[in-house]
Amino acid sequence: MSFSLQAIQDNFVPHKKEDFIYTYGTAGFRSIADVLDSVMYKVGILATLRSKKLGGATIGVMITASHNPEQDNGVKLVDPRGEMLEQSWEAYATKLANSKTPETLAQATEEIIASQKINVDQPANVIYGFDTRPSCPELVKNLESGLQASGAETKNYGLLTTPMLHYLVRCLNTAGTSDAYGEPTAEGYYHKLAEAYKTAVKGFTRLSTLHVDCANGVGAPKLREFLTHLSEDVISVDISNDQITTQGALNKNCGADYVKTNQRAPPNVKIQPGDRFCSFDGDADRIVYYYLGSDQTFRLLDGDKIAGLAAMFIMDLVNDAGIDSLKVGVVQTAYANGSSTNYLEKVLKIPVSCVSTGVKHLHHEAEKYDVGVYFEANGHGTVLFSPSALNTIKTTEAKTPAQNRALQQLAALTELINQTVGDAISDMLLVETILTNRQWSPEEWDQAYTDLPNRLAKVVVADRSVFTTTNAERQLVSPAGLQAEIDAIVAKYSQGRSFVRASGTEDAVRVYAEAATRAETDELTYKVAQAVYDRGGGVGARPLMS
Ligand code: G16
Repeated sequence: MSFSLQAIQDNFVPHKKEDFIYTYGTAGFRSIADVLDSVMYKVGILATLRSKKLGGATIGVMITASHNPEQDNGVKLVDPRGEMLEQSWEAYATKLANSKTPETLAQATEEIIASQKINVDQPANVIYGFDTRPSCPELVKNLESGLQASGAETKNYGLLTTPMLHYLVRCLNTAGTSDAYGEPTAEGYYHKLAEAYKTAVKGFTRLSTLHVDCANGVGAPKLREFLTHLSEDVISVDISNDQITTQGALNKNCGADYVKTNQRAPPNVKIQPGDRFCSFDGDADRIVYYYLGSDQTFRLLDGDKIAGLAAMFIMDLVNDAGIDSLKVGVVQTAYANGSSTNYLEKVLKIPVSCVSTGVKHLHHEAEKYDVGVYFEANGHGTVLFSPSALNTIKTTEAKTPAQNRALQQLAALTELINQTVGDAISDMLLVETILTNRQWSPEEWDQAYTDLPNRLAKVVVADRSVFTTTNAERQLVSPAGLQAEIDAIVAKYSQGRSFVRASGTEDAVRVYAEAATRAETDELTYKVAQAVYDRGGGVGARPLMS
């Protein structure tokens, strides 16, 4: 198939809403699905160009809006090693998406070819997948049209979790090399994780049943398929919220974002003392755990708690294996609870970096460590092992049985943990591995540190793009004067911290606050949210103390 600017113009998909401005946000393009058909066409063209630029390496395209409501949709590109699209290309994506005529699209395409010195005669390979949203089939057609017009070889992998697509991209690009990541099929993915899990829990008593809320999303059928690879005596899982064909059910009063934001279990999940629960999000790339404390209160074990658990376990294994020259580090965002950072730095004595929101930022920072644990508080995250760490784990000769066991466990973790992106199924298995190895209840895991009371709120404003930040999103640059106002409010609360930033996936400004007590936290959140509303052009009702 050849590249043709004429074909790109001839098949142009017009914009449904002339004045809509598209931006490649925290995780690609995301908005109400109705306005995304033209974007899908352009993303097809961009994926082709990206593959041609990289000599025909396979690029991935995932159609999903993850945690957003069902009427939204979105699309993101996956680079050859399974990581998010290189950031310098996001501006090209935005330029193409906002080209409103066949001529301006052809011109924008030519500009990318010229500035990136792309040889359009190179081959292009693109694979794609999608989640359970009703808008996906129509959007897939538009994507296919863009891929075809720009001359890519393609493969449709159908219904997938986002992390499975990332896995497939890496497998296809490393096939036949010494770095081969795995079999590029869903079966290959399940097999790799299942075998690693069996090794990691071998010899330990199986834990009680884990209850998994799948957000009525793609995680439900995929988790079921995965579980056919493990017998009941290895893991016992009870799946709820698996209604993927019920209209309006996706992420509605369930899923990781609901649980994290509302700090409560989904209303239809009957949470019993002594049981262990977790929730995926709509495309199964996030996970949070929770349980009922002995005092009958809801307890959340979010991304920060998972990072702490993983870092603690890996540090212990690295020490037991006698390879403590490996540098283990943790990457967080401003949303990390102050107590978690304190635990990592003061108790575990692990270096911690803070970066902007978005897996793309955390992933690259984590690559700077031999073993980089990265998690957002909302449950997005994974652990990256550098090539030299993998080599050390593989080649170190054990001198004692204990050292041998630790090396085997580390080797199993490198297979179990998705190295391309945060993955709810893989992260679930990581947590289950650690709890099984320690024979811990969630309560015992929770004892590492006590979270400061915290709250997340959303404020809808006329134009969220006026909210710009610095210092890993911890301080506002604009609207002018608002940061000083927030600082003055925060100063009145013990252990108070609050920051404000525009969401890159929803049309809202997010407000985060934490303080010494629940009452102080709620009041602080409310006061900051009101300041945002008043100075930032709030729309609709003024925030009320809930
Ligand atoms: C996406 C990103 C995450 C980010 C989240 C919220 O998650 O992949 O890294 O934390 O959006 O971002 P924002 O605060 O900018 O809206 P998901 O699960 O929706 O793909």
